[in-house]
Amino acid sequence: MTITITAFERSPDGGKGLARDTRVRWALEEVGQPYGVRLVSFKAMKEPAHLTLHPFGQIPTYQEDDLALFETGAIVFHIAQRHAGLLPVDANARARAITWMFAALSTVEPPILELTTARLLEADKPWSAQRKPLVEDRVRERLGQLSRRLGDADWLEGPFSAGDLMMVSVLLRLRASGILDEYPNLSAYVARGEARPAYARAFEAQLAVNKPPA
Ligand code: GTB
Repeated sequence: MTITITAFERSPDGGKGLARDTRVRWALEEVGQPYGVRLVSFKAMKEPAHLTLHPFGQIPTYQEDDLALFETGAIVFHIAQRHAGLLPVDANARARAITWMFAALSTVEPPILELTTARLLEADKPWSAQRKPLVEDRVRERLGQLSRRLGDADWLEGPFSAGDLMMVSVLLRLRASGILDEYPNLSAYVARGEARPAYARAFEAQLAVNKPPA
């Protein structure tokens, strides 16, 4: 089995690991699957060859022999279904871990993305000062709920799972805002994710591509 993913030729974050190929790399590292990476430019992402792999002209994509996937949720789920290590064997525990993957992507990530837009793309708008606190409070509402559910557990549902991989990946986007620090148990949860050897390998691999020249 040969696995190839796509990633930014040069990520705008300069190697902070925030582009979504990092979560796919992390999943592959957790299950011990080797993979290759094809780097694509912003221009190439919008050209027909890439659009056949990704209809929205984005990264990452995932190719495994004659299977081609896009969307990190689907890709990480596929990896977790195919290989042991990211989803429990017990059917109910597995369903709960999968629920956390969906919660990360469809309930927690959207307000975080809105905040990223507010901070990076809307800061110069005349209405930004009024809108940003509203967006921040939407993020805080979700983080408060998540923080209460996590409590003092290490992971969201028993042992580390694809649900945690996705949730930590989503929460990492918040670090620059400082809001994550308001929730010590969530900060510690993210730090536990980053401390996993598989995450460290994924991070280093994307950094090797994106590190600004010394
Ligand atoms: N829902 C899709 C998924 O989960 O796979 C979203 C994929 C996506 O947003 N891809 C982004 C992309 O290709 C890269 S990850 N963007 C180019 C485009 O749309 O033209 C998002 C991202 C980009 C940059 C940073 N950064 O620099 O910090 C962080 C995250």
